[in-house]
Amino acid sequence: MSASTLAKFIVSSLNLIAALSQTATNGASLLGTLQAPKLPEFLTSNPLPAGFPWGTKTATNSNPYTQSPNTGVTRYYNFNIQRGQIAPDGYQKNVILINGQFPGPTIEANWGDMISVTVNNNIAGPEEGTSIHWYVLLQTQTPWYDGVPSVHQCPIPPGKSFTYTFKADLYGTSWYHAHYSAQYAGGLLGPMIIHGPKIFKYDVDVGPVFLSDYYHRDYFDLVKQVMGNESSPVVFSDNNLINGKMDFNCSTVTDGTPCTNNAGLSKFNFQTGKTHLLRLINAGADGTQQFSIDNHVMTVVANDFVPVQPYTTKIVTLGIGQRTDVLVTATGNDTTSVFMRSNLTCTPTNQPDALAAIYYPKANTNTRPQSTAWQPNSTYCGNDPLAQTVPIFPITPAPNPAVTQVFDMGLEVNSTGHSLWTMNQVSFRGNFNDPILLLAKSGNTSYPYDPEWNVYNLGTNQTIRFVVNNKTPFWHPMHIHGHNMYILAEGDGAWDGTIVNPNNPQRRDVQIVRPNGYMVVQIDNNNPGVWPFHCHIAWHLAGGLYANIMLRPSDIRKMNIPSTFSQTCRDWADFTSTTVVDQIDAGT
Ligand SMILES: *[C@@H]1O[C@H](CO)[C@@H](O)[C@H](O)[C@H]1NC(C)=O
Ligand SMILES: *[C@@H]1O[C@H](CO)[C@@H](O)[C@H](O)[C@H]1NC(C)=O
Ligand SMILES: *[C@@H]1O[C@H](CO)[C@@H](O)[C@H](O)[C@H]1NC(C)=O
Ligand SMILES: *[C@@H]1O[C@H](CO)[C@@H](O)[C@H](O)[C@H]1NC(C)=O
Ligand SMILES: *[C@@H]1O[C@H](CO)[C@@H](O)[C@H](O)[C@H]1NC(C)=O
Ligand SMILES: *[C@@H]1O[C@H](CO)[C@@H](O)[C@H](O)[C@H]1NC(C)=O
Ligand SMILES: *[C@@H]1O[C@H](CO)[C@@H](O)[C@H](O)[C@H]1NC(C)=O
Ligand SMILES: *[C@@H]1O[C@H](CO)[C@@H](O)[C@H](O)[C@H]1NC(C)=O
Ligand SMILES: [Cu+2]
Repeated sequence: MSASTLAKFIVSSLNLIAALSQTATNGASLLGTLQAPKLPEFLTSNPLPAGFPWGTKTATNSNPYTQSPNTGVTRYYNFNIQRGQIAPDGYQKNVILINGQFPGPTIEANWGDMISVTVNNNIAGPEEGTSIHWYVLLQTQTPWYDGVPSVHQCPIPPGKSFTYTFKADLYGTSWYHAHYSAQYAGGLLGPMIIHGPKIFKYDVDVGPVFLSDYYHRDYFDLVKQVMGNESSPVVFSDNNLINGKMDFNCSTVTDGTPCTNNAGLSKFNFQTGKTHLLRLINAGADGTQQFSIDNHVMTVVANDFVPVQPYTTKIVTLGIGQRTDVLVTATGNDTTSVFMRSNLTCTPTNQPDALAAIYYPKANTNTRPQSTAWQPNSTYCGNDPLAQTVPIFPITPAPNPAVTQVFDMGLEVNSTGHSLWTMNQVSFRGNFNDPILLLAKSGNTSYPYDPEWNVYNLGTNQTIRFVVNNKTPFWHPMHIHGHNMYILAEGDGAWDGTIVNPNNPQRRDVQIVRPNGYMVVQIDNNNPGVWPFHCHIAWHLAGGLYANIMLRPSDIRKMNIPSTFSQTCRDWADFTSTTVVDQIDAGT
């Protein structure tokens, strides 16, 4: 079905009220309903020095990377991870849920709090390991809690629990997701919001707007296709969701799977004349999203965890993992209702268009909006120009880095017809039983028999530049853990040495690299650990488009890694001594 037929189908539908209950579509989650709580400016359950949990620190008087506050408060969460069956878009599907919710619970904390999440792996029938990545807090002094199996920890075995404790050291909009194989495409993900200094005035925090491409097939089945040599390795998404909801045309289902038309769209309220903060998050597996609101203009105020000088736009582009905070003034009247849209672009999909409804106070919330979309002026699917995105807190990166590391991204088909994604000719494959950070802690920083671990030990070099050359005809959202990268340049072809905004370049933790293009980024070496640097497209990551950046191993040796890590590795070894883990992909 074409996008425009789908739109007509939805608008002309007689079934104005969602055909399925919230429980049937999203389990115990309230996201996407008018009952979803609006977010507070900050959590008030702790002392408020100078009126704020973070005292007198502001976005402009404190370096976000070195001067985060310590509130002395810990926010506790308990995650029970289990298989379940839901129908987010009407198509009934086996998924993995956190506390019965899809999307998973929203984690909230104040800047400077500690967050402690106990993850209980109750995945059974069949059993699977898991681990969760907290996207992307710096994990300074706690690099082991970054959550990547075979790098930071052994997977949490079925039937076991593991507690992550880390600092909310940056503030803004983010998410968390399973980092075990492509498990997050099976449902293991949720929003994470860190409240911090308010930089721009707004009246209502609408909360997370979670955008995700969606697959009806089981995630492991998709990984098998991607990693196999039997058919094309390209998988197509079936739908596109906003806060876990969208409709689907069930006539296209031919295999007898239960499916209901008009499952229901996500709904939001706008207050006439007020300014609303929307926290856009691309939490998909593959697709770049172009987000817009009919008849409304948006003001971008942050990209990833980095507040930026505001600029207005009608369309925001987000690669996988990217977040953008936008302010939207409700310029309609009391009865206005409009569509929020997110379109998959430059991405293999059978249904690219996600819709949600925004209702003003006196609009009938049981009818669909009738508004029409902004027409895009260009088909470009990269991020906004670097010249346009200027951080509020300026930092000038060192002009002459101590070391420049070149990465060539490649795609090759080996002699048995398997497609492999590579960073400098190496297709990453981790070993669940032997995490690299734990080896580094014991003083072992070289892995001559394991070149596929793709470790770059950059020692104590103060500043490190990466020149990334994309030798493939595909878009890739490149992501680093433990850092915000200075994005010095990006473009087509090869880098000519020019740096955009050299005194205060854009910083973020994901940047889209163009097909056959380049990206030049830089990091400061102030966070000892082993940090994944990878494409965030789940299918490319599965195929090995990944490198490990090892920083300051002599400092790693001095750190005290909690004993729960060796216990989890012993438990994982026990589990794998009786169960063969079918690791067909990179593993992370
Ligand atoms: C739904 O899909 C069927 C099968 O592809 C198609 O014939 C039909 O036109 C679609 N319905 C609408 C309203 O687009
Ligand atoms: C309110 O705005 C809608 C468009 O959103 C318009 O169709 C309608 O006529 C307006 N109503 C009034 C009373 O101005
Ligand atoms: C999104 O898709 C709709 C329906 O196909 C289209 O009208 C709209 O222009 C698209 N918006 C963007 C930003 O691409
Ligand atoms: C397209 O360009 C025109 C002219 O510059 C501008 O007014 C309009 O807002 C643009 N549309 C979008 C969707 O950005
Ligand atoms: C697929 O790979 C297997 C080995 O993994 C090989 O035996 C088989 O011949 C390959 N099939 C094709 C069509 O290349
Ligand atoms: C090709 O890659 C696949 C997936 O990594 C691997 O299983 C297979 O053994 C490789 N084939 C050869 C000939 O090395
Ligand atoms: C370091 O660890 C790797 C991977 O386990 C192993 O192959 C290598 O022998 C170890 N080196 C030393 C010196 O122990
Ligand atoms: C800097 O990095 C290079 C690898 O690019 C490494 O060989 C060298 O030892 C590092 N220097 C220091 C001082 O750690
Ligand atoms: Cu990629």
